[in-house]
Amino acid sequence: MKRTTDKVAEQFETFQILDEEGKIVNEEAMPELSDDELKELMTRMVYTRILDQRSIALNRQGRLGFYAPTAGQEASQLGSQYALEQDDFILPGYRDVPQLIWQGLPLYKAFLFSRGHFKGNQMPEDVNAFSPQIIIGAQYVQTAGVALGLQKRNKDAVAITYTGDGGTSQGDFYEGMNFAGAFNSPAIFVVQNNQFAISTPVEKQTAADTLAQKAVAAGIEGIQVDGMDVLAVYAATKDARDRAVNGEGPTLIEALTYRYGPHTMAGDDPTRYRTEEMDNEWEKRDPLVRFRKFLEDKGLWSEDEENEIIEKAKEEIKAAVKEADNTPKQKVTDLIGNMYETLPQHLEEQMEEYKAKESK
Ligand SMILES: Cc1ncc(C[n+]2csc(CCOP(=O)(O)OP(=O)(O)O)c2C)c(N)n1
Ligand SMILES: [Mg+2]
Repeated sequence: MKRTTDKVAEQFETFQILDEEGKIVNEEAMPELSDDELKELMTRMVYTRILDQRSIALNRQGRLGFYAPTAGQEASQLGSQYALEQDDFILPGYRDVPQLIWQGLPLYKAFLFSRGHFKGNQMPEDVNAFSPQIIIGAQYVQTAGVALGLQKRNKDAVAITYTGDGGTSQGDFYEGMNFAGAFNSPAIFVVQNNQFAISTPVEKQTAADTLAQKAVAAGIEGIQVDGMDVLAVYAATKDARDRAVNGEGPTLIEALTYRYGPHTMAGDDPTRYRTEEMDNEWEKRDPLVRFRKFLEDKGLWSEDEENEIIEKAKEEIKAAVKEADNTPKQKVTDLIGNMYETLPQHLEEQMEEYKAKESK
């Protein structure tokens, strides 16, 4: 009897365009991006790294609530978002706030989300996105539904969702991909494989050699990309998007990446499950370092330019924190009022009760 598993894994070689030294290793896959667009990608990664550092500091000062660090994952997050159009729908996980920000969520709203304020979950009119999902994998099922809706309305748009390596063990992960595959819907399923689900290493998550090959059983396209290579992530997502709006169905993208920080700011200590060697190994693949080298070689980047972006990011973050601070505090009546268009009887009673309390 032939073993099929080896053959399956063989088909999922890691797709890379830019190596760790910032050299192009796959010229024919190089996406068509202008110099300005290339610089914009770097600008966003630099900005987002600063936002991550500031968010961690603000959390430690007690000025932010829930926060899941993003450093290390910039190429996976921003390379994929950059391939989207404004009409596309994003269904993020809790670590995917940067994609929302670059799709148009104002920064102060991202801070309000972190603080559990309802306004942080209210997307601007032109941002098609759900709130970051906390339930692991649930966004995959929702994405199948959103993609089917776009398809039925004949929209030239896709639904894109993100989960982690741990998310691929959830039933919802398979259900979402299978449903979208069966209906040939315009969905893109991204797995940011950052090697750990809190402290559980990916080797313990599955017997499969790659997560990308999980597309096979759903009958959809699957690709494993170097998730520290912003050009590879962009190209893979762009290709998936083009095929999806062309009626060629969904794609699963596994992006190999790493989170430098803790799982969240709620007390996780990565030194208990990761070695310094492993951290160093991944930091050598850093998405900013290699893309900076690439741009410098093309004469498109300088330290001064980068410092300007850093200063701008710090200023804007400061202003956004102020705006979040100035937003009126959430009241219990806000919470009740935001759940239904028409309140059921029991909540109407509670609404009256809290209105009376809040007016005292
Ligand atoms: C259904 C469900 N089960 C368990 C949890 C608790 N939980 C929160 S994060 C997490 C790990 C997820 O890891 P992964 O999917 O790799 O994403 P990462 O945090 O690495 O980005 C778990 C188990 C949850 N939020 N939802
Ligand atoms: Mg993970």
